[in-house]
Amino acid sequence: MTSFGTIIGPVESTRNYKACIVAALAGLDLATTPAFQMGVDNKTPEYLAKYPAGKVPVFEGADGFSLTDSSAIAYYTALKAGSESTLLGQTAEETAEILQYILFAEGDYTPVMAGVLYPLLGYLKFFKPAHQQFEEQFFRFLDVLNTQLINRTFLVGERITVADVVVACDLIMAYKLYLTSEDRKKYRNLTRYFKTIIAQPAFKAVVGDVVLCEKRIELAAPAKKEKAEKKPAAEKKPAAEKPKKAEKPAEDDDEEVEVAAPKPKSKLDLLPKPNMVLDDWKRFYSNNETKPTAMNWLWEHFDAEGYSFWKVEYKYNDELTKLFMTNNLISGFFNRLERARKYAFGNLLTLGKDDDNMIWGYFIVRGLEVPEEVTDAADYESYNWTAADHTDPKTRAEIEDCFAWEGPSLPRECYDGKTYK
Ligand SMILES: N[C@@H](CCC(=O)N[C@@H](CS)C(=O)NCC(=O)O)C(=O)O
Repeated sequence: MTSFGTIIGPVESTRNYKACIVAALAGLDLATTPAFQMGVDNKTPEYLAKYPAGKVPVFEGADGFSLTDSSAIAYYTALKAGSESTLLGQTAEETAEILQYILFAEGDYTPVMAGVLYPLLGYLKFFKPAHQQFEEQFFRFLDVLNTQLINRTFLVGERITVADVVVACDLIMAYKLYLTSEDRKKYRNLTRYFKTIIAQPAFKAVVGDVVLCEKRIELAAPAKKEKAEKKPAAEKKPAAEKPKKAEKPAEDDDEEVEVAAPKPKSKLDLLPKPNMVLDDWKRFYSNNETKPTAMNWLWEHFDAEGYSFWKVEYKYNDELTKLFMTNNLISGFFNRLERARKYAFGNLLTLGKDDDNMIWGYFIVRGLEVPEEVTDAADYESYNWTAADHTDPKTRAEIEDCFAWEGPSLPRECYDGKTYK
């Protein structure tokens, strides 16, 4: 499938998710930019010349058409699905209602949600009275949605639409960081609805599992105050005179939560130097026929003390439906494996047919255990990772066929696959 365009921006962002989910629902191929660097790639002179606001995401069509604003991109993606699609409703009234919910989510709910969460995340200055006002409005908006959803599965009509995708994506941060089990009981209909939407295979394929909040995030103690306390009282200056780090405006949402945490140094960098350099293998694999050339190289150079092989199988094959959605699920998993890029290589294949398929494959990882760079990925738990003995002829044949995406040892016919490299 050729992609009709590319959504440019950090892959793991609630704004990026919207169009990707719509594309997955519509069976359209929308390319993404997994290597995108927030604050760097959207601030280059070329980017700013095209998109002066310097915001993400933006869309660039294969035909040269470009667009900004996540919900507009999601809407356009749904239009690309054609007139048969119900993603934009089935009547003029439904389409208008979809627009109503998108505007509510973007224009009313999101700024208020940001007013509640961003000060707690350190993106904005915290003012208690303002925060209280935002919180009141925030809960009022949740109430509105909760009431509208009393008797509804979806916001508009009887099927999932772009309104559900946009609203559910905009709710992710609140459900991850703020709405405790008490709140979830209070907003029962909204929570039932949110859980329904995030359980859709297209949603899961793009977003992975959304882990619901256990404890609300709280205001972090301002770094400045701690510093001041260490100084003798006479040296203290009035609070207003010092610039605060936390005053820096937000550049991002979800992804900044992760960026803010200090990056752990990988234990894998402390292992003895291996005899095979993984990047050499990746390069050789990309530039040569897999069977026999690349595989012969691998068997000749593989360092069994520095690396291990793992068979990777999806645990919930019986829930898989359309082949393209299964393949999207693999893409989503690989996007969330970003931290492991330096330490792993693998192929996961979509095998079988529509409504009867499976995900199966093999990985090479640095070290003799599955490293935390892999186990940290949100959907790691959805896969069984079994140590594989590459000296066993049967396993070796499976690895070869897996990396070549064809061959007699594949458990089923190969529809498509993804290479993690
Ligand atoms: N309404 C826009 C908002 C886009 C937006 O604010 N994006 C943030 C990241 S979540 C951004 O690009 N911030 C960088 C900046 O403002 O320089 C959309 O939904 O796409």
